[in-house]
Amino acid sequence: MIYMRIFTILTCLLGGLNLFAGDEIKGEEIAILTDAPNVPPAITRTHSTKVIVNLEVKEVKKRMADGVEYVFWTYGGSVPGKFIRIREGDVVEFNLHNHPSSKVPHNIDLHAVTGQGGGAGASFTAPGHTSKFSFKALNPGLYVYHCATAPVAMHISNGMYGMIYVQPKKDLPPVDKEFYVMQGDFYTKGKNGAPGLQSFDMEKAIDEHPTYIVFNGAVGAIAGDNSLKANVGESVRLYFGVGGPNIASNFHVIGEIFDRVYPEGGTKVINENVQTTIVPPGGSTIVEFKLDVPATYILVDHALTRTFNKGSLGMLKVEGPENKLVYSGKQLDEVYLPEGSGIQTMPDELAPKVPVAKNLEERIKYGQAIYTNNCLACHQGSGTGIKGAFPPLAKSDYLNKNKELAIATVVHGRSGELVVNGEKYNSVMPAQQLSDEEVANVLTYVYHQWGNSKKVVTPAEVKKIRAQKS
Ligand code: HEC
Ligand SMILES: [Cu+2]
Repeated sequence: MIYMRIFTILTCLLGGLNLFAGDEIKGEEIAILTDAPNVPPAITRTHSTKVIVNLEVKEVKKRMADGVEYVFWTYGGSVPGKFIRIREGDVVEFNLHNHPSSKVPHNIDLHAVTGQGGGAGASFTAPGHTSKFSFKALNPGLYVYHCATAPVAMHISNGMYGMIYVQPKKDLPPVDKEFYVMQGDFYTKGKNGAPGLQSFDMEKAIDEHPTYIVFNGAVGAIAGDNSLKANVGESVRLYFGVGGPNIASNFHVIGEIFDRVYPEGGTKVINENVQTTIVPPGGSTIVEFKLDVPATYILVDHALTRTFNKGSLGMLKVEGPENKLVYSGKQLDEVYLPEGSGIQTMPDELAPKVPVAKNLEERIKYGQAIYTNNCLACHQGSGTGIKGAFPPLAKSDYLNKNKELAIATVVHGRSGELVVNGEKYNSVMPAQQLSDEEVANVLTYVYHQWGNSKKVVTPAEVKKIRAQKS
């Protein structure tokens, strides 16, 4: 029995030793740091090492939106800060340099650090100074880092955040393209779009009313000419994080489906086939998808006023051969006629009871009201129509030539090619739900307006035309 115990203890000890053997720190290297949307190359070594990170804090004036500037506080000169990639088990020597031109001290809290403040206290650095501390990367995953100098929310909303990826010992499967995107909320004294150099608005920040919500530090930072780019057939991995300070992202890519999601930047695929994934401030996610067809895929916070009014819109432009089976593109654009709307006769019982016009004057007067309610929306108040869409009734050669055609148009509706005053139309005029009396009124009104031929249409004529076609 006692021998069994000793044996167990020995095995445990040996097992523990083995674990450390695998974690032995061999050599050292200087970390490659990248600006968004770029990600440093995957680490291929299979042992742990000492990684030296040199990160410089700089306060810089940059573009927030067209015509709008802001003094961003940055890790490395841009928002988000430099992407740091290390490997699980590495020991990191972290050097935080605060540029002499900085106005205030800064520090860094890396969520990948196990220890007091994530490094915040140890890295507190006055302008023109460097702080050094070190940590061992115990947990793999995608971690946000940010400044934790008071007032913390202000330092973060000035752009002081980035991400560090602790690559698992057993790395994620390789992909063709990796991108780095972070969302952040900004609070400026002026309204969204107010031009010039904008300053930070603490009150808006406390109320959590951001003026801008953007990807990678500016409106359009990854759109238009700066779009992310990839090709059909490639697989893509996005390292997506939220710096905040306050607003979570409902991260979605319009036109794509996340094949795999590592929620909260953890190391497990917890879900597959995901449309939108939520990412909290100070949190991250890794999403992967394969590109099947060419398109401009739109990265958004699906709380869409943020996207369309505050800036959280990015683009992934994908080129390559079409696959019409996966996505056809527009195959048809034709007029939609719900059953019976094209050609319909007026059921007697539905015929509105209108006063019968006793003379031409009354007919025109009643007709004007019908015109306003039934025709004006398309043919316009002065009968001019809208070029290319609705033909004119004013001085219309089609109308003035012949009463029968005009009546038929109103009672039966009309579609297909039509030339009015030399202009081509090819659209649909829905059959009007009007009684014989009303059609007589409205057409007589139209014929007496806008220089038309002053023809008079009677209910009997309408009745005759209505009967010709059912
Ligand atoms: C929904 C829009 C719409 C409404 C409402 C509408 N029309 Fe039209 N109308 C059209 C279109 C479109 C055409 C051309 C159809 C085509 O391309 O074949 C047209 C054609 C006509 C024409 C023959 C072409 C011309 O310019 O002379 C007459 C006459 C006419 N409409 C009268 C009327 C009258 C009277 C009313 C109201 C009782 C009315 N329309 C209501 C859309 C409309
Ligand atoms: Cu700071």
